[in-house]
Amino acid sequence: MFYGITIFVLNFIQIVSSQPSADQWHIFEDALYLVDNDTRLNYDQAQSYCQELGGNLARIDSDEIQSFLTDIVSPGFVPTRCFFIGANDIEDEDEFKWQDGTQVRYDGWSPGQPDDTEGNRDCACLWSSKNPSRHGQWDDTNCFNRMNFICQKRLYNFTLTSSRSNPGSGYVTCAVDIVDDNEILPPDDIRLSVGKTLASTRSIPYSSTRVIGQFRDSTFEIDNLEEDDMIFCHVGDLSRNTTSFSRIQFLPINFYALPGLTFSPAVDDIGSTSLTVTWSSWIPCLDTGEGPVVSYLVYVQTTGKELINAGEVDSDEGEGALHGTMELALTELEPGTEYNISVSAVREGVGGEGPRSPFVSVTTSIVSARRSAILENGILPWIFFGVSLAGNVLLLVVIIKLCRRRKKEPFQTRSLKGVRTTPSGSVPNDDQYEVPRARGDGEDHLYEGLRRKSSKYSEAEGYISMDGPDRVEYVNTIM
Ligand SMILES: [Ca+2]
Ligand SMILES: [Ca+2]
Repeated sequence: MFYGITIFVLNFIQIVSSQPSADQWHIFEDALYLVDNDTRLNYDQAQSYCQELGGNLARIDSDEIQSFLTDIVSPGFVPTRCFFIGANDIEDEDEFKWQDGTQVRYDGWSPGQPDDTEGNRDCACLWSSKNPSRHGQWDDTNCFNRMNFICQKRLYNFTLTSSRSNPGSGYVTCAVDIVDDNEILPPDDIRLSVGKTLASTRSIPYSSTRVIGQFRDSTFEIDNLEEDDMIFCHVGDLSRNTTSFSRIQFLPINFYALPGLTFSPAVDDIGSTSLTVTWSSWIPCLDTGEGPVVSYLVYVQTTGKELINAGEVDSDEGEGALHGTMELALTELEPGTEYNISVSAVREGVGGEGPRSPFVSVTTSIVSARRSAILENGILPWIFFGVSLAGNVLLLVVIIKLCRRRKKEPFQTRSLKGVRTTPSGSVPNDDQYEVPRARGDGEDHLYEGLRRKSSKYSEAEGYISMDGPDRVEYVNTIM
């Protein structure tokens, strides 16, 4: 036991960190093979090493593969040695299985093998030997022996598609097939990873997947994508080595420039709790960024408070449209308060909102809350109407009362003390002369049928007959 642990530790230390280059992999049919002549590992370590490269210890299930690998491990280049392959009978003696658990059916064994010498020969290897009876044949050996090995991994055809997107988001498609094989990859086998480095990626789940011919075609929507992020599509776990045939890197996503309004919005109809924001629609040649713009977002901010999204206005204008004016009515504002208002244009797609325009500052008018509420509720016109109606009714009542009073109140005839006769020499005939009747108080002399005429007498007033201008009566106004 102690010996086994010691060997394990030593072998662990001796794991070579250098990665095989692409030209060390040999393509045959639908797979790639790596014959590692330099690294010596025990069986489990060798399998882990191959997994790190995106594969497994080699699986040999045809004469063609057996022959191909025999050529690769030509003894002309290396001394006699046996290379670990993927078969083992660790679980059940003499029941050899491959790494995926399937039973070994192809017989590549050297004559007399496997012999399970000492009862602990459970891992298969492929001989490279100058002895023709051994060369290219399998043997069973101790799994703790440190030996060279052969890795194998699948070969895939990748077809990548990516389109321009708004900053921060990506929309990519990765289609994969297996070369020279009718097998279609399961959906979960095609994966996408995004990150600053190969070693620090995050996995992105596919948003949709379908089969087109022999291709598994998966699409991915990436959020929080940064400009210098690398995007990898890979089959199975992401292999961390510098070269891999099971993964491929997308070209950097080309982002759209988000649209921005050059000018600040304007404000109109400024009330105590409401106003109207107006702005010119986004125009490609005058404003910044790229369209098409699908909507606008209006932001409102009061001093010391956060910017609030006050509403969105859909744009039917789109790119290249003629100049148009957009507007949004803001309500429920505070009276007498300064507001900074800005508008942003939003282009189509996820994350399409552009930078906010310059601010316009406006202060709402000051009105009492009650009146404000009345104004907003539309009660004021009714109040005006009511007041007007009451005034008219009151006026009517006064007029009616005056009329009634005039009708009820007979002219009061009273004696006119001190009425003099007309001055001598101009006295009209007595029988034609009508004594005027006074009404009202003493100061208010009105006489029926007479109208006032200027008089040279200081203490009397003269009245001239409406019917006969020649008739004049003088009345002493001093009572
Ligand atoms: Ca055995
Ligand atoms: Ca043996």
